[in-house]
Amino acid sequence: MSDLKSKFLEVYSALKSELLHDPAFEFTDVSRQWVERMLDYNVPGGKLNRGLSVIDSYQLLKDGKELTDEEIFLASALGWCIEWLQAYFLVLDDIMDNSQTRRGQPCWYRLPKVGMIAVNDGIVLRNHIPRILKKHFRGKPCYVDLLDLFNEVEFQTACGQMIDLITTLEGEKDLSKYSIPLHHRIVQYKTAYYSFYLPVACALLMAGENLENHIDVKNVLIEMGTYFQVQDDYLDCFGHPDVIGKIGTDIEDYKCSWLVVKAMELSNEEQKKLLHENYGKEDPTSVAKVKELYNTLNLQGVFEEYESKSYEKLISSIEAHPSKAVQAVLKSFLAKIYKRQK
Ligand code: GPP
Ligand code: MG
Ligand code: MG
Ligand code: MG
Repeated sequence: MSDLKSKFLEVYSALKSELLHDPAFEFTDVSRQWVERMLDYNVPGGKLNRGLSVIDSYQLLKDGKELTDEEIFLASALGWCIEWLQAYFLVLDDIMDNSQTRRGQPCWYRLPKVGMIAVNDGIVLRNHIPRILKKHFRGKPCYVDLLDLFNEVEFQTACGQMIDLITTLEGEKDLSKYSIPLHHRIVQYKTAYYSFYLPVACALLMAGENLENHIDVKNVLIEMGTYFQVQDDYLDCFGHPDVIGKIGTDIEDYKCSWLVVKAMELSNEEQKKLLHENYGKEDPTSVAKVKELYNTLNLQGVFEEYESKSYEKLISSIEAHPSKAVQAVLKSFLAKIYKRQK
């Protein structure tokens, strides 16, 4: 494991320990054990890309100058705030999407002892974020901006999640309304802000920057986040559950996935009829028919084409940026996700 990642994980233990001894709540052994188990199950088990990129980005913004231990700790704490946010979203998203597995294990709410307690656990995870910020950033010049940033991004994500969900409403099932602009709107809000803009924005605030001066960086990151969610939609169907750690549910859930939008664009009348009849159905035969159509339409090839086009477009947007340090931040982010398998 890289040195940076092991330092980052040490900060997780420190933050967890603070939260388990938060004086605002009189913990009993049982409640403390519950929170500890809930955190260990949901917070640190992912790829940690979002969290680690706060440190990477901060380092690059400091022109590669060696960071002090204090700076590494603070950048890591911000990184963990994003991982906490992600854990909160995923615990709830898995309930809403009726998912089975996440990160190679049953979704938290699927554990017999947990069930709908997971809803409250999501709220607890969410409430840990301002507590971490208060403990480590109160009194620093960036404190208010950090709080505001997390609030804004959470709001945008919840709105994105709302449109992701209401487009699938029973009784209004109409695939002809699924289009690239609708898909773009959903993924920009539900994924791009918190997964791509937030880590870099945290690093910028920590480096004393004003976010209003970095709208162009934000735009590139939103574009990158859109590409990332198209990959997520692709992997939901074509990824291997053992590799991506989750079993796809987009077809069953009638999601406005990039794949179904492309399928609708490329289908003839007969194929559209097949989609209308089988998309959004729970039974495995219907799901298999949809997947077979995706194969017939060569959506894997269409995706590969999209992937390389997006990459070229992103690289040229990045190279248009005047600052080499900012270019480096954005390129390192892109390198982490280009052609990802998980
Ligand atoms: C990813 O969508 C979006 C989120 C995890 C945001 C959830 C937001 C909330 C306010 C709960 P997804 O359902 O495609 O992700 P996955 O494929 O990982 O389930
Ligand atoms: Mg989901
Ligand atoms: Mg979802
Ligand atoms: Mg998905």
